[in-house]
Formats: sequence, structure tokens, C-alpha cells
Amino acid sequence: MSRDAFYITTAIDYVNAEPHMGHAYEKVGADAMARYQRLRGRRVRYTIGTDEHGQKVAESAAARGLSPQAHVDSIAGRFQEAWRQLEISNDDFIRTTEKRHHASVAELFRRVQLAGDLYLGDYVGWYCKSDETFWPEGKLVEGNCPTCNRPVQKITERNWFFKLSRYTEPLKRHFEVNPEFVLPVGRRQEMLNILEEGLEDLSISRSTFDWGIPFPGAPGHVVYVWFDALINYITSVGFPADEASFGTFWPADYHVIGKDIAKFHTIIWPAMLLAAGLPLPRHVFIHGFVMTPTGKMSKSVGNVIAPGEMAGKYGADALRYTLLREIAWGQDGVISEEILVNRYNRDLANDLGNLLHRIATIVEKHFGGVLPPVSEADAGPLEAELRAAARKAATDAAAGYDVFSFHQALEGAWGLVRAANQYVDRTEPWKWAAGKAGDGKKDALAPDAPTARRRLGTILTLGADALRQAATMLFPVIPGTCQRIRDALGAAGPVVWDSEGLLAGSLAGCRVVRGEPLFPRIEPQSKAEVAVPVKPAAAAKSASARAALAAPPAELAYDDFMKADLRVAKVLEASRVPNADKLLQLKLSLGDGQERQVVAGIAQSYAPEALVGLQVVLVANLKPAKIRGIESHGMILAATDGDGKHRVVTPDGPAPAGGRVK
Ligand code: ME8
Repeated sequence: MSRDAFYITTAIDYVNAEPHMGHAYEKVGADAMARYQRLRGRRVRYTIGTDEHGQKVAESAAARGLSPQAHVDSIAGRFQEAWRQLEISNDDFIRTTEKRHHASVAELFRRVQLAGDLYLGDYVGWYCKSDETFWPEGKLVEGNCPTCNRPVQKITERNWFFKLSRYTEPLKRHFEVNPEFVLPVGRRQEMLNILEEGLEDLSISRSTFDWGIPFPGAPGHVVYVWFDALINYITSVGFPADEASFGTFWPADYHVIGKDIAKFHTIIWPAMLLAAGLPLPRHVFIHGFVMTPTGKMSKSVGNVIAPGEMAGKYGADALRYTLLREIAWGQDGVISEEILVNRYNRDLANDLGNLLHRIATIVEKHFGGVLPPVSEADAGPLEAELRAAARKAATDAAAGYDVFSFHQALEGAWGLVRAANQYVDRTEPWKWAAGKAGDGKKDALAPDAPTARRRLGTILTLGADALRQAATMLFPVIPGTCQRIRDALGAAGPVVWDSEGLLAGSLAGCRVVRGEPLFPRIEPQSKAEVAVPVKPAAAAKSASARAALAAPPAELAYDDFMKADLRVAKVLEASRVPNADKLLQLKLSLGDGQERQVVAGIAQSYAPEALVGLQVVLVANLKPAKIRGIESHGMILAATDGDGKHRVVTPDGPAPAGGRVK
């Protein structure tokens, strides 16, 4: 295999039911890896597909009153549609009913037969139709399938067998020589334990139904569905006819699969390849399971979350981001609509979307939408800090992606998103834009206009560049958003992992377009409205709680109302409260040199700079309180719009600061 090629596969999904979140999780994770490798310049081949033969699929077709072929055609289409909605960038979608696959299975069988590894024998034992797996009696758990816990059926069939037992020792050696063959390494021992017990030969034909690839030279037998399905990985890269492609991409770099099918991929498949004289995949990466807050996803419990529906409702990137940010790859984790909405609001809307909005607004207003030049002459400690954050983010993100640690890669990239927001907070571009000294220079004299403008230009273009580079680091996970950010910043050309030229000011001259918000905030109205099933009693309770909230408060006597001292105030300064998503610290003028400090919970609706200069209404005689250790004296009034955004109440025309509001 040439060194720049990279071949990654996922499991091919059974077409007995619709695509679910577990399928989506696997495809999104492998997609992030495929996109990352492309970004790093590798020639990537990413294969996904559908596993269309076997007893279970035949029975699903019969239940729908369809021929197996008509059934698999319709469900395979549903999977392809779901992956299109999730922006999966697969290079191939293989279906095991395709001709190319039949040819590949036939050739593999020829080789295995030539090796003397096939023989006819009698199988008497148990079969799990759901997992399409043979089980010896001793492995059953209370008479059920040890993997899925469903009932098994006793079968007695004259079948063809594969001499799997022959490969116990060669596989042990392979595990020893390649300690990273099975990843994460924690899973390796489980597979070694199976090898230590010794392998039994495997029945690889079925004769009691006919929905499968005809077993070569054995009329009335079809190939056992797993033996057929695993071969898809070599079919996809051209086995046996396209030697150039096969030579380039095989062996695969990674088979990405779930923990329930580890033995098939780390023991049976490698044994098949050894028998056929073909190289083994470099790594099998075993991911964990996606659960819901109410346990394993299952139709009967009613907690299945359809990935296409979620992507349609919140966007592909919100789902992709949540799946890979919430669950450490390799471990089990919980996903719900509520978790997605929280991630969406907190990370995507507040941090990422807001950063673009803040920069684009000022560039549009003060530079006609064109990013100004960066002046290296006045780059100081804040710029040095931002550049250091960019370098660290690139290193951390790459370190995460390299080992499938997507949550760490995202956390690494987010370091730069946060640093860029802080850079904007601390440099205070809105002050420079108003001709005042920003950068926290509270008592400095107003700079001359060209100096202020030059400083403002540096801040905006470096801030924009930091955002562009963070977007590049996030590209493997949220590709659509990354492209929208690049378009908004006028960044031309393909996305490249440019850890060399970090924050070199290369965006100067680009035309910024302040379009729709990247992630308009979503207000989750109540827990009852998310996909997690809510017991009727709980739903009723939350409905009555909402009704109580909506009921008007008791009547107020005029004199009581007049006790509230409402005053017009002008916002002099505004900044974010560190480590508090919702809070802004405001300095207000009440006229005659009187100033007030107020902490307001409106950070998710306003960028600090958007408030400076605004007239607001202050409840001036509210008892002072400490919020996050900051004194807050008074409260500003705000309404809430239909999307749950705050709208600060402001006089409908100039009114003197300190004037009473009645
Ligand atoms: O096993 N969370 O197909 P499949 C995460 N056709 N991953 C999950 C999951 C969950 N809740 N549920 C399932 C098959 N998966 C075979 C594969 S490969 C040659 C043949 C994963 O549709 C599961 O572990 O049952 C597997 O990797 C993939 O989804 C397809 O499962």
C-alpha cells in the first residue's frame, strides 16, 4: 500500500430495520476520521454499506409482504438518505447483493478451499437470528443469546465448515506482534481470552432458507451471512479484479465497529484472510454504544431517536457535534434531544456562532465589510496569547483526532474558540471603534483616529483568522459549519490543516458577509417536549407548572408599584462574566456622574459591545446582591421574544439618563 493511502470502513448495517442513532454514531465517527485524514493530505477511501442477506432480512421482507430484493432495495435507500442528511463523505456504499460482491466472495472461497480449510459436517447447536450468530450450548446465558439476550433456536443442519480452529495460534501470534491490532487496547484482552480458550470450527453455510449468496459448488446451500458480509471490505477496494486499487488500499487502516461484533472482526475475519493468503487490516477500532437516558434504544421502550429526524430538526452538524463531543469514543454514552439542545446553545450558538457575529458586525459597520490589514507593530501580549492558543489548539486537536479521541480533539479546537472570544472581550474593539482606548486601558486618553482604527483593524482580522483556523480544526466534525464560516469571512480556497501559518493575518482584504446567525438559539420549552419518553404523570406535572408560571401575579396597589424606582440609564461598558454563559457585567450611567454596576443574565442574547451606548430601564432601588462574586446593584428590564431571546426595554427616543420611568 502506498503510504499516502488511507482506507477506513464501518460495519455494514443490517437492512431489517431503519437506521438508528447507533448506526449514525459509527458513521459520523468514521467520517470525522476520514475527513481529518483528507485534511492532512492522505488519499482516503471511506466505505460504508448495507448487509442485505440472511434469515433475519428474509423474514423482515416477508413481514412486509415484499420480495427480499424489493425489501432490501427500499431499506438500503433509507440508509443512504440518512447518511446524505448527516453529510457522511463515504467514497463507496457497498451492498452485499451487488454483482461485484458475489464475484469477490467466490474468489475468496476458491482460495480458502485451496488452502484445505473447508469441509462438510453436521451442525447441531443454537442460532441467534437477530445477531445471525451460532452459539454452542455452553455459551448461552439462561438459554438466551449472550449478546442480545433474545431467545435462540436449535438447529441441526448438514453444513459446510471453515477450519477456524487452525488459526488459534497464528492469531495469538498476530495479536502479540501487533499490540495495536485491536483498539482501544482495553478491548484487546477480551479477544485474547477467546483465543486462549481455543477456537472451534465455524459453520459457514445455511440450507434452510435461500436468501444469500449460493455456496460455491454446494447446491441448496447459501453462504452464512457473516462470512459473506465481512468480505465486503475487500470487495469495496476492487478484490479480485482491480489489482491496482486493491494494492493501493488493502490492508485497511481501520475497521470501525461496535463492541457487539468484535469477535467477527478481530478473530473470524482475520482467520479468513490468513486462509486466503491476504494481509490483515492494520487496526480494528471498537467503539462503545449510544444509549438514551432511559437505557438501550429499543422500539418497544419507545426511546429510539431517528438520526435523520434529528438532523432535519437541528442540522447535521448539531447532531454530529453532540455525538462526538458527548461520548468518549470507545466508551458507552448517553444521547437525548435535551443533551443536543444544550450542546447546541452552549457551544455552537454562544461560543462559535456568537464569535462570527461579533466580528462580522463591526467589520461591516466600520470597514465596509472588508477585513483590514494587521499591524504587527502594535501586536502585544494579547496577540501573543491568542497565537499561543492557536498553536496549542492545533496540537491538541491533532493529537485527539490521531487516536479517535474526538471529544479531546473538539475540546482542543474549542480552546481557540474560547481564546478568540476572550481576545475580543479583552481588546474591546467596540471602544476602539468609538475612538476610545480599548484593551482594558480604562484611564487612557482617547487615541488619535488613525491609531484607533489601526488597532481595531488588527483586532478584527486576527480575531477572524482565529475563527477561521478554529473552524478548520472543527472541519472533520462540523464540515458544513466550517464552510459557512469560511464563506462568511470571505476565505477562499480549500480547507487545509495549516498549523504552520497560524494567525498570520492572511484574511486581510477578504470580504465579510454578515448573514443569518450560524446557530440561532433554541429554547427547550420543557422536558416533556424532548424525545426521551416522559411518563404521563410527569408530563401533566410539567404542564401544570407551566400554566402556573403563565398565570398573572396578584394585583398591585398604585402606591406599591411606585415603590419601585425605575430609571433611565445609559450603558457605558459591558463585558462577559468569566465562566458564566449567561451573565454580562454592565456599567451604567444615571447622569450627573452617578454610575451603577449591574450583572444581567442576557449574555446569550447580546454581545457586550452591542449594548454600549444603549439606554435601558434600571430598577434602581433593588437591594444590592453579589452574583458570581460581583456586586450587582439594580436590575435592567428585558422582554423575551418568541425564540426566548432577551430584548432589553429601551425608551422610544432620547431620554435623560437618570430620568424616572413610570
Ligand atoms: O452488526 N450504539 O449490523 P447492525 C453504537 N450487519 N453502535 C451501535 C449501536 C448502538 N446503540 N447499535 C448497533 C451488524 N451499533 C452487521 C455488521 S459488518 C461486516 C456486518 C453498531 O445493523 C453495531 O455495533 O446490527 C455495528 O457496528 C453497526 O452498528 C451495525 O449494526
